[in-house]
Amino acid sequence: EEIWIPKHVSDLDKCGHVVVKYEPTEDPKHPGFGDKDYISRRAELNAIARDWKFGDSMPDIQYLPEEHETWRIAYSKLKELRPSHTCAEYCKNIKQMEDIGLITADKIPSLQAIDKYLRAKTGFQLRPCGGLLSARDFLASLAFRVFQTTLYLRHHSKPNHCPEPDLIHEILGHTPMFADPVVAEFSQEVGLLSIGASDEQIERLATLYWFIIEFGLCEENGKLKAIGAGLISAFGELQHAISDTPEHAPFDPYKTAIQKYEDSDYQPLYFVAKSMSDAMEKLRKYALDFDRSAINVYNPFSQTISQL
Ligand code: H2B
Ligand code: FE
Repeated sequence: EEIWIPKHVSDLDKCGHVVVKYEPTEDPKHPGFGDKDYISRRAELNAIARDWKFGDSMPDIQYLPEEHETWRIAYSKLKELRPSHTCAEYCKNIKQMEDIGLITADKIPSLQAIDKYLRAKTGFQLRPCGGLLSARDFLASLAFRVFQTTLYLRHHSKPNHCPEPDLIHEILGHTPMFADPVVAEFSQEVGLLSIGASDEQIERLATLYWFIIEFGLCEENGKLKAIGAGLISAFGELQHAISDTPEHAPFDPYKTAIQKYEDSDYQPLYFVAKSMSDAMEKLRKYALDFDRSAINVYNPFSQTISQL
């Protein structure tokens, strides 16, 4: 049967399907499990995401003092590891965001300001979402250079860890990387391949995305560094990933796309790209072999996708 596809960026209003997986209401291992105040705050913020429509500006949320505090703790800890553990693109882009006062330790950054910054840098824009999205919906938004961001924060008892995407992961892990032109291009190209793809193809693209944009490493002057947002925003796994404990294999889309991954614990295996540009080149070769009934082309002026 026909697979529905978003054609205009406003169609992403229909691409917000949440996968209920590691939520505090369902998962006893979630640090917020059983905390009524935390669960209701999360629901309140997710309701803002649910009601948001294309054309609205990013919500201006009054975060609570304890939420700013959780941000401060996570931010400060991660900053210590930054020079030794994260890639040059990340260091450069987050520093630029800090230099202009967009990202500071004392408070959660303004989502409106981050959105404006990304639009000017790479054309990426933000829209709010209510949790872990289906891979199809999440990847579709990347085709339009839209990043769907959660609004809630991790539980204050575990500032350095969260089993689901949260605002600290999105802002500290992803947004500096989406400010990089090659990361932006890579993400959009994976997104474009996902439009109209079969479930099995979506699974492969989600796996590729996972192993580069979430948990990817690269090699810089003989040392392993993180490119992936899931690592950059997680104090424990960031140290684990570049240590000798896990396995490391060279990034190769043909192998990476079919590798099983771990989503409830540290990865036993990470893929290492020579650089983001090298990963991009390899992705483009892989895309030529990707079985498609149409080629999806994005028009940035009308923000539409057409199929050739
Ligand atoms: N949803 C949200 N909200 N944030 C993500 O980073 C995310 C997602 N990543 N859904 C997706 C899944 C990714 O792991 C791949 C595409 O499945
Ligand atoms: Fe993520």
